[in-house]
Amino acid sequence: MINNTESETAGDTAGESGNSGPLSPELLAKMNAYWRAANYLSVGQIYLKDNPLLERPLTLDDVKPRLLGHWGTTPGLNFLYVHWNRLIRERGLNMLYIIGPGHGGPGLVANTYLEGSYSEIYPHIEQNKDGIKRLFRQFSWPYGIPSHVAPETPGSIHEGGELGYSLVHAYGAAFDNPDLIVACVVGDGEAETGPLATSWHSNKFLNPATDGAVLPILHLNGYKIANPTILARIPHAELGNLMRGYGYEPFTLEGNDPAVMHQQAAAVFDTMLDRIAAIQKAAREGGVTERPAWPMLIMRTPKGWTGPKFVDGKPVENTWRAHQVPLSEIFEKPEHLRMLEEWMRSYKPEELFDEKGHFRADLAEIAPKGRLRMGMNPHANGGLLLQPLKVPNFRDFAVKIEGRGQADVESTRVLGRLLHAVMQANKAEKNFRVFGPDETASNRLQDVITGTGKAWMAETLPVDEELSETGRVMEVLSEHMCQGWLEGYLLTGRHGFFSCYEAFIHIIDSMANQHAKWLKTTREIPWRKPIASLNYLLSSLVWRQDHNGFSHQDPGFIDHLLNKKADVVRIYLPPDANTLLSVADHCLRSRHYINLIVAGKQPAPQWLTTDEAVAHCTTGMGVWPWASNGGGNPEIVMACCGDVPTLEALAAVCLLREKVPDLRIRVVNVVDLMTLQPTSEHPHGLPDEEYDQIFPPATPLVFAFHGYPWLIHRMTYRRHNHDNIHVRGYKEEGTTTTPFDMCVLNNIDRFQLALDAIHRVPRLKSMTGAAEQWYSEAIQRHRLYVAENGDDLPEIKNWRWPKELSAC
Ligand SMILES: Cc1ncc(C[n+]2csc(CCOP(=O)(O)OP(=O)(O)O)c2C)c(N)n1
Ligand SMILES: [Mg+2]
Repeated sequence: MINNTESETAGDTAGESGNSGPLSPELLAKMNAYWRAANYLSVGQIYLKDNPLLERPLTLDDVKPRLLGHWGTTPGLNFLYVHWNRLIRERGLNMLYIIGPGHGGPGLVANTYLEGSYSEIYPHIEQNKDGIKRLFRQFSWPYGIPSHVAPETPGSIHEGGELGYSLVHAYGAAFDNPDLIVACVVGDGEAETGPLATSWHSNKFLNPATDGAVLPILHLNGYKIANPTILARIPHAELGNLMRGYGYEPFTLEGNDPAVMHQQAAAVFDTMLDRIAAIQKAAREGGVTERPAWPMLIMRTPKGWTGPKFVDGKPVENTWRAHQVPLSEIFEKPEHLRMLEEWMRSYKPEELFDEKGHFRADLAEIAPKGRLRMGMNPHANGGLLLQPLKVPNFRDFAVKIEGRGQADVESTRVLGRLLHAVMQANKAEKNFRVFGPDETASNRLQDVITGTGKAWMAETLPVDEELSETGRVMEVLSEHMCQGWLEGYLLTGRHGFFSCYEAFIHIIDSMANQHAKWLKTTREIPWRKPIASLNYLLSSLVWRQDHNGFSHQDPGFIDHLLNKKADVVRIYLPPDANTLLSVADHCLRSRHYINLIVAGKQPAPQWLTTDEAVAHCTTGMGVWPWASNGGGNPEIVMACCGDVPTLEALAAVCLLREKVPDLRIRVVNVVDLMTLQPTSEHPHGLPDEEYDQIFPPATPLVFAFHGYPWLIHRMTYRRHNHDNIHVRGYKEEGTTTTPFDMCVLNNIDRFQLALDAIHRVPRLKSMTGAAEQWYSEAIQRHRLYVAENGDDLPEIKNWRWPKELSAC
């Protein structure tokens, strides 16, 4: 009946009666009735706004005007829920249920309603007829609830609207949660996505001794929206081998006779959970350290199981036609209304609910109680479990500034030391992990690895370094997995940090979108508690691609995040190590944001003392008086944001001082990008009066920006003086060339910035011709030298901020 061999399938070998198996006839009957109730409530949500218990014949007045939702996946999800309930009760499991095909939202709402958690969280959805009516009406209704397993759904950490991330979220939730079992349904269509395809490999990072278990269910209902799925149309043996190749022990459950299927499912889940228990015992008590073959289930059941078999002469159950609303022309075709009623009555609601609409007590009792209910599992509301991260004093890691700009430091290496200390400080709590796509060391954060190691359950060789079954640095060459693991980890109440090459973070643009939506929505749901922020460090930046060139250049993730709700997103571009430390300290302590930190890893000059860095980060932008010239009342403002632009802007200031010694120059550095926006647009936005004090109206402004220049225009278009802002940034010019040539190619170099300033100061009009000549010669000289010598001119490469101005 259950098997993990290649040839047999569950449905073939079990009897028709459903009598053989671990379930007593009474329990089987109750579980089936419970499942019918969940299916009934699911269909009701999709279709009805009245007559919730079908106390009278269905009429068009009972039906919602817009039929929105997804039936096809739902009965399978409901089937699993009722089985998880049995296992939770019998084994006292701490279980989280993650649903890849999140469009099966009605099923999760139905089940959390039946177990009582829904009404506890939403008291107006009472456990009676009125409650059921409201439950139905609110679904996919304007200002009601969404159709997916959304943040509003109790027990959910995974909306599932965008397919592909279920399994990686499940693993993220399981890390460092040794008592947790995460049951994860993977849609067979979802399984075709890139992120999901690679997520199976998460089992190479899960330690049975210290982590929880993930129980993957490949829901092989055969279809997507309009097509069969690949995995349903390859031979069963091939699919089994695929799963074995991923390192799992596949089990199979197949069929469509409910009674038979309940017995088979109960048997297969008992076996799988016994396997999990044995794996954990061997690792926890027997000292076994080998990577186990975790069980997984291939569940082959019909899409739209128990729904209409044929509609308008066409097969629906067990086809893609069951995906959304199987009977969609209720208002046009009277027979559709009749079929809907027949379908709903087939679940025998009168046997499930009493005349007041209470779910029958003998059925309700088979659900778990209290916090064991999946709708009430605190791991699904991670903020409830969140402990503050212990962040050691970042000042202990600060760079001592002997003179501004006089020595070079790799900023991210300094951050690595702080992260190492954070890792050590929270070792006992095991609630902090660092994630990266094979780039932690490349981004110069390697100190964080020391003393904890990199998680690894696969084979190791003598040549390997720092791989460890208990490692807390997670490295896998999949940005999707890093992002998904981290999200799962954060959503279940822990902390984390993700470092990535700047250009390739775009691979997870869409996942960041979804997480931002989750944060935005949960912020407005009172019972959802804030979780730790998702912290990104982007390094290997656009300006320094010595090894790689154009393919590795793209600062556009900043633009991407800027589109998100102001409540959710913070973007920082620290110009040196001490500001990076201060920013990181703030981000690690913050809640419910996406924090983006953009910082270079190359040796670079250091500008601010710790106290100055803290003050600078507190206001987010500010005048650097030591870099400015000529006191107040500037004739030109030279603004900069990002480490390389800051260097070029300061070098440009020196050139200007040489050319026009009496030029009154103000240098402004921006570390918190959001301060540029008006207060009305972002809570970090500087009030106009303060902004005008920094950027005096009518004073021309040359702005050297790390990213795409139009972003600065976009952020400041409502500010006074916007017409007077001239922005230089990355304009998609790149190749494998010298660091300074990269700036020249994009016209953000010091010569260009100095020329820009001269062009914009009215009193220097007379010298623009000579300045242009000077600029052309300088660039010409640079180009020739670089072409000839393969390196930057010594005076560029060795340039330093003048010693006489460097005192701090
Ligand atoms: C990344 C992504 N691409 C496309 C879609 C649109 N979509 C929604 S449901 C669906 C089919 C899903 O099929 P499957 O995973 O098999 O789920 P089920 O059959 O259980 O409904 C598609 C393509 C999506 N939600 N996410
Ligand atoms: Mg499917």
